[in-house]
Amino acid sequence: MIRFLRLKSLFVFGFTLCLALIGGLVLGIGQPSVAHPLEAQVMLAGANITGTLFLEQRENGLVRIRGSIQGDPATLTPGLHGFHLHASGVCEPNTQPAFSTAGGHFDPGPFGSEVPVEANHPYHLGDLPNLVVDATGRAIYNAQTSRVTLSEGPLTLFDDNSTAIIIHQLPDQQRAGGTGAEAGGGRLACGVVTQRGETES
Ligand SMILES: [Cu+2]
Repeated sequence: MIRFLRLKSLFVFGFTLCLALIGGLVLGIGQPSVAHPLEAQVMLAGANITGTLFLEQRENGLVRIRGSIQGDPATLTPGLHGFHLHASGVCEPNTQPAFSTAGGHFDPGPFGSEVPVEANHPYHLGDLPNLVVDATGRAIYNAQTSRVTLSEGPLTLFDDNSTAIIIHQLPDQQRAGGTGAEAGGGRLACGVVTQRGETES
């Protein structure tokens, strides 16, 4: 009798475990899998400038931006060049001034200030370290930012109008209350941040 009870309880336990596993499986499958892009790419283009950047949101939440850029050193001069995420993913070289379609620095609300570029600089979410160009017009970029995300959320680069990366003519002096020229001046190259491959589920 005791043996039978033991067997019975073992059976009940096993059956419950099975149900739980199946239930978990069904629930898991039933979950709507919202795809958040965790990798992105930027093809930079401008006057005699090309480049490719890869963006990756890491497990710690930081977004790493790295890649290489090459240009004519007469245009992409050796030294520092302002480098930012801009508010709108529209790169039109033939506007006056060039690439003004990308808007101000990426700085979503509620207290953000995308226009004019000078306001809230260098505290915009899209403000990044300068690009360092060598004597031959080449540059390797490698920086990380905690100010933006590729995944969904209030800081995502994949908002309604997307986002662009701009290379500026001049160094960004990262001065608060400075002028547009001190924040990098004119725009040399532009690229839209586009989703790439991997997604989280
Ligand atoms: Cu900029």
